[in-house]
Amino acid sequence: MLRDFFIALLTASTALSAAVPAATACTNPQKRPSWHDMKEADKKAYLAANVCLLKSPQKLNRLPGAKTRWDELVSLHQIHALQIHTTGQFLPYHRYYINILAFLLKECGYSGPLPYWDETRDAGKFSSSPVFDPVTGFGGTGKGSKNCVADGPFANLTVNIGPGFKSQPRCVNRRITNALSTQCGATYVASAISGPTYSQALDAIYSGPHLVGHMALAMMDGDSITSSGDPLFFLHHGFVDKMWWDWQKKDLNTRLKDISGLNAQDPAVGFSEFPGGMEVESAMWGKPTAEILAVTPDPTSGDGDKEITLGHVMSSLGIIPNATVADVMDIKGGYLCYEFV
Ligand SMILES: [Cu+2]
Repeated sequence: MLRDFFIALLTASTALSAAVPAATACTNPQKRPSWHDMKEADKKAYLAANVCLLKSPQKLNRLPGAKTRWDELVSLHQIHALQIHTTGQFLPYHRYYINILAFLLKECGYSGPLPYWDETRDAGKFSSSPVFDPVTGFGGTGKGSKNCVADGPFANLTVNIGPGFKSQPRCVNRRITNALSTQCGATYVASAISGPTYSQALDAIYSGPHLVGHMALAMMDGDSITSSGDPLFFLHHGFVDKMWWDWQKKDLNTRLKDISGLNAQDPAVGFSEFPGGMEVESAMWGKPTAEILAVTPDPTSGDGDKEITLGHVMSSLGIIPNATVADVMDIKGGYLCYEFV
């Protein structure tokens, strides 16, 4: 009798311990298509959910300048700007950041596929991409002195975060330059992900197709601090995320653990694409305000020192739970569960 009880207990605990990894395992990864291949109904639903976020009131009551739920997402990028560009955090934080968008879209009723933009298909001719369709896309290049997006779902909508470290209402704006987009082509991408180490891939992706894409799109006045105000940002960064994953896939066992670099900008360097370091560059976008600094996470959290580790803690300041770099290294690791198609 007692023996049966122990056997039952043993069986139950075995079942329980087996159930724990099963619950977090990624058995059915969600497909992330390029915008080109997304179903029209999904495109419209995705765009509508983005518009919904741009129109929904903010919820956290702690992010400086945020009036809408969308502003909160943009504010997060502003708050973290000097930690997540030209640092080792760049690729993991932006992967986490896309996951925050996925969560927010669900608040607006969208749980369909999360698109990226296979920019290699439109290199050199960005402006004729289906991404910019006025009905089933993001609208085209901006018009007028402020380059406000004049057609499509985001025309006449306002973002309140930026420019730089300010919080001023602005139209969703962008300016497309086709010639620059040539460098988002397949040969440039192949070259960017050809290096053997994370450090090399990080630099080549960041300074290559990532940066050139931003220059070719000039989203939100081309502002490095708050370019995520244009919903198009997430299609571009989906492409950046895919480049990282394509690099990781070439030697998955090693590259699921390969992380390096600083966890905040070196003041002497600032953004690598601009000369002069942080102090000089701040002439372009100002400096983080006292309100921003008050909510800025400690960049060494989980690391203890200036170098990023797998234990590095990434924060969305309360939108979704914190995650570590280790959590986002594998897009099918369980914390994340998606694949590019
Ligand atoms: Cu960014």
